[in-house]
Amino acid sequence: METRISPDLVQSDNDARAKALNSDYQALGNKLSRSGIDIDAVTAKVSEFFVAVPSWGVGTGGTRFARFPGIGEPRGIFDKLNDCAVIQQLTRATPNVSLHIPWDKADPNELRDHATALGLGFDAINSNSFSDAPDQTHSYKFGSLSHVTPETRAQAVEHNIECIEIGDALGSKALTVWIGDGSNFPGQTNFTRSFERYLDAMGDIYKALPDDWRIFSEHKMYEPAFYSTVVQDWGSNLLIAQTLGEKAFCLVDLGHHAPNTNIEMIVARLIQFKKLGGFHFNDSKYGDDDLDAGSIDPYRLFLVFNELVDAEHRGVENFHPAHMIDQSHNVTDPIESLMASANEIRRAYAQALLVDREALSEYQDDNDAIMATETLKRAFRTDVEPILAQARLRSGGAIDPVAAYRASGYRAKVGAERPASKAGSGGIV
Ligand SMILES: [Mn+2]
Repeated sequence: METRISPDLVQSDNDARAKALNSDYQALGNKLSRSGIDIDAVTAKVSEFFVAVPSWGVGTGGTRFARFPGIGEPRGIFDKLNDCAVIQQLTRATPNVSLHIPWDKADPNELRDHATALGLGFDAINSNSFSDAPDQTHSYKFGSLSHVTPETRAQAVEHNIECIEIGDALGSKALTVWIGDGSNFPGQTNFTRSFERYLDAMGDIYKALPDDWRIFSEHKMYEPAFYSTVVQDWGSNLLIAQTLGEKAFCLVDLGHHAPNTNIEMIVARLIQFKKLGGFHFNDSKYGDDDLDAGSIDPYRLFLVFNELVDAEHRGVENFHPAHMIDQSHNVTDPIESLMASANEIRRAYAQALLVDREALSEYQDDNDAIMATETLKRAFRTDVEPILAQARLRSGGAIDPVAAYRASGYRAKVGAERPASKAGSGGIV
């Protein structure tokens, strides 16, 4: 397999850290064993937990105000895959890439060969009817799947069907549909009629879905439409999934909610009614949806994973949510941010695995609020970094991915190969 960073360099960086890691790992193992937890069993589960990297995430993002390109930005999908391979080589948490069409359009055979050589596969494919491609006939300025004119809706449906065909050739098994449709003014659109048009168009896409595929709809409270969006909230999202059929599921983007929304409860509801499709992980402080996973509210991320592990624990059938990162990097090296996010997502998972579920259930039945919440807090307070580092090391990754990445000089090297980009591509999704 091709590696973008010298395995010798990773090895020597690991060698310098292995002694301290083993000591920390043993100490944590001793501590956990007093609670009846086998640390190696947790490490094995963490090693098997993967999250997909978005192809668009390896470029520098931007805001409505400006975009400041970084050094060595990927020139196209093949460069993006190379950058994704670095993230996977060092973290061993991100073997799959989520593509965005038309941004990543290329010969599917070449794409697959390039990815396979790098040890990468493809996760859900994303369509784009929130911006206009250069050659398209009908504009999405006033919507796509819910647009008032049938020709525009048909064009958006066609695009989604093409995404399914591309994804099928690449080995994807899911289509994620996120639309910018909505309104900026009260009265601009009719809520009911626009949702009817959307459901009708999604129904046409659904019919083109192969039997073993899933379709994910993603709700977003606002942006780019600021008064109403057609898929505004998890209620609308659930209605879509229930209306379309058994291959349709809700995708939860953590940043697409009002501040203080109880996202973990939404997750629990969607699990209960068998409609949780997966996640776009990121974080948010106010109204953004682009910050690195776990950077603002790691406890919320943990509480989301607490619901996922609870579902696993209860043996919920056919439960395999797709995990994807969706964030935009304006001030960091995107590779570093994505590695850090993959690590934070695994951290939340590892902490959730430590929750004593039998004890929690008893405290709940006894109405012992303080001990119930303390049971969660005890798991959350555990420093699981030795487990995460050991999982990476045992899978051939780096004990400290960001340190190994910096030591490799990868960014400067691609900076010399890739001319500075002038225009901004997408990234604010
Ligand atoms: Mn998203």
